[in-house]
Amino acid sequence: MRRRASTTSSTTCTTDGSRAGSSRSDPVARSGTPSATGSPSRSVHAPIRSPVLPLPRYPVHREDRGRHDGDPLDRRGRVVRRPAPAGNWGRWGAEDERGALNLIEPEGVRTAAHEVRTGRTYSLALPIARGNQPAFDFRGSPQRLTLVSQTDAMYDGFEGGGDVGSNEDVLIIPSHNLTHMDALCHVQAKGRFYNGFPADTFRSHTGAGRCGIDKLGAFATRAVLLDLPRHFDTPYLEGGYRITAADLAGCAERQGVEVRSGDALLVRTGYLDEYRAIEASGREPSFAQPGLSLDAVDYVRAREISVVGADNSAIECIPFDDRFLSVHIALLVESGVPLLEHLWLTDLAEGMAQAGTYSCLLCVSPLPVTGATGSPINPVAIV
Ligand code: UVW
Repeated sequence: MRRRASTTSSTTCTTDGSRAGSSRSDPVARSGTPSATGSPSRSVHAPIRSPVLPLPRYPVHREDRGRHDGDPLDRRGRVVRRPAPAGNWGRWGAEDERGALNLIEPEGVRTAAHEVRTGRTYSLALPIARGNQPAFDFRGSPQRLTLVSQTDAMYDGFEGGGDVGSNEDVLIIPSHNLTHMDALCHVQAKGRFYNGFPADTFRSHTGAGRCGIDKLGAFATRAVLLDLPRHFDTPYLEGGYRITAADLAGCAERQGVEVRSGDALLVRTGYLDEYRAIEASGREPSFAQPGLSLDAVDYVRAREISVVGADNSAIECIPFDDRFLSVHIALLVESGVPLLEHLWLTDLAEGMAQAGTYSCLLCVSPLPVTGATGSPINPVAIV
């Protein structure tokens, strides 16, 4: 994790939406925050212990399993998918696997290029390094392992040696660990992925038969950053805070930025800033995180947003709104909106505030790993 100067503020936004006044100089000194493990203290370098996640309350029904089982066919034998409630199934055709990225038109990309004002470039990725990772600890730490070093004789047969050597790595990176993009096959509900593809098209050996990260591909688009801590005059939103559509609309209005069809929506909660401060102080980070509520999903759908990113672990608030992964289900499964998680948005937010703009050009390129459920990304925002 990158280090950052500690922040100071007088208010925090609480989980019930009210703002609690305090004169804290230490933004992480939150009393009463339950520890995820119940243990009073932990090593700075120990991973966060995630609690056992509850099983979904939507079991895969036998009649929903199997490729196209239960889907009616039209007169030419093409699958007509059951519509998802308030979602995008079928909108870009029965075989579509790119979802809301289809909202990004070439004309929109050209317009997005005109968003560049200062020419400053911001990486939105966390450093990929062994060590403490924001939730979830079962994903493990990334590893850079040396394959050959310049002192090895690997290339002697190629007339290496002497004053010429070579260093090479093997990288082992969990696809949903640090800054990453969720493929549309990441989450299923009632046995279906986005566009109604059966969840059993995902196999252990081959991965996703449908909606893998390779189907999303690289994209560039106009992005809008909504800096909620700045909007609420707080260093970060409280763990568990449920961001509403009204919060997003109010923040956009205050920032004077218009959200357009095809835009990427970047939501800053301050979670990673709080996480760093807690990590540095040796406290136990809470498993609770601020994030989008189901109410905020309406904002995303109504504005035809192509992709949502945030500086938290799951875009959505934890504890989850309504049910396990409810916002993932509403965005990934029902709407086909890919998610960008653990984005480092603080430098971008500061740069944008200085530049007096909250829109920019965003370029994102997931690794084209066939059948993968997600990919590490290094998104680039150009202001
Ligand atoms: C979950 O929230 C389960 O995964 P991700 O953080 O990759 O969205």
